[in-house]
Amino acid sequence: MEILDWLIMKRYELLQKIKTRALELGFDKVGVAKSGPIDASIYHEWLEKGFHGQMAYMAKYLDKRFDPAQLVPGAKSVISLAMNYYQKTEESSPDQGTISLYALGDDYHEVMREKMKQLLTDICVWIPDCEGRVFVDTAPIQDKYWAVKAGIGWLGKHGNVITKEFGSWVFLGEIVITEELEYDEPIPDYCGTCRKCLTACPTGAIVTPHIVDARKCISYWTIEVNGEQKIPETVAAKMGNLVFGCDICQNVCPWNKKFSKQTKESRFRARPHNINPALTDLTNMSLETFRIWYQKSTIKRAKLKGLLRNARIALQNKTCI
Ligand code: B12
Ligand code: SF4
Ligand code: SF4
Repeated sequence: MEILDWLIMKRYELLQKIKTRALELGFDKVGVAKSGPIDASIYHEWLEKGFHGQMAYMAKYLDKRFDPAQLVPGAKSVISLAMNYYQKTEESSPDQGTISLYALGDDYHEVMREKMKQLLTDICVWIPDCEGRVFVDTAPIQDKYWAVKAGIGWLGKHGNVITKEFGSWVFLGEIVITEELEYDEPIPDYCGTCRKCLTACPTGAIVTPHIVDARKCISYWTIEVNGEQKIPETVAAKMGNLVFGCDICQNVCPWNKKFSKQTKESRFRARPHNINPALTDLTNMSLETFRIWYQKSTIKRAKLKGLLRNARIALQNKTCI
């Protein structure tokens, strides 16, 4: 056997081993892309237009964000991992708030990081001189770009990566390693002529297909902006009963309607108090209850002040119906 054939076979075997182990660990999809600098023009335009709003961290460490080798010296491969978090929930009544699906259970950062670290440990046993690092919103890296390049899914017009198997209800993360592997190919874009998400967004935040102006997005205001700040009337009036995050553009997507599957990760299952909480329970919440209910939950990010502000708006919206 020629040395090159042998190398390809070795890389292919490694790739299969990594994929098998990732699925065993509980990931739902895995793909691998060749590492390298990425075309940042779309991102720069997004920043220049101010679409990141007050998320100042999005404008930092740009050299690192666009080249994994700046994060892991000698980076050769980006392993993109996805976990399905969908679960069916009951519709809320007018007295209740809605928390978006991704925040119903335990914080995905912790769940994914644990599994990714285990996978990296295994990879380092199989490839002793390999180095690597795991990323799940822990450093500046473009999750969606790498997921698309590694064939996990395509970038939906709503700005989230859609998989053929689970729709867009997947979290994304990456392991960057210094070993070369065989690589996956991107899959086609299956949005076609559909524009349902753009039409459904109540605030017009999807300004053009794939691009979200965070300053208009309910998810941004209810999660990212601290509770001291008032949510602009144009957004608040459209929030309905959304108290943390927003799933409107994903709920209307035909791929999500057809291919959603119940998550198999028990830690993503909804905590009972997160399923349609009574708005008055939320507006009366004490710091102590907040701390107990939202330990190891992404809802911590809004802090009590943020959640109270959001719930008061939801209550106000209810009385305006
Ligand atoms: C900032 C941010 C936000 C912002 C901006 C959202 C956005 N769409 O960009 C706000 C606060 C609004 C937000 C909201 C949400 N978010 Co968010 N967010 C992020 C974060 C931290 C960065 C995204 C980013 O850089 N945006 C800026 C744009 C310009 O970058 P980009 O879309 O990645 O674009 C790159 C490429 O995709 C490519 N590209 C862009 N457009 C196009 C078009 C074409 C045709 C092509 C080929 C390529 C291309 O070019 C860029 C190169 O850099 C990521 C985590 C991460 N580190 O990636 C999570 C992330 C995108 N969020 C996530 C989630 C779950 C959400 C929410 C659903 C939460 C909720 N329920 O409320 C909403 C969805 C709102 C929406 N419609 O997008 C998930 C999405 C998972 C998925 N399946 O894609 C991520 C990946 C977190 C994770 N680790 O899983 N989020
Ligand atoms: S998350 Fe809500 S507000 Fe943001 S783009 Fe989607 S539908 Fe619009
Ligand atoms: S609603 Fe339609 S356009 Fe929007 S992401 Fe889904 S398939 Fe694409």
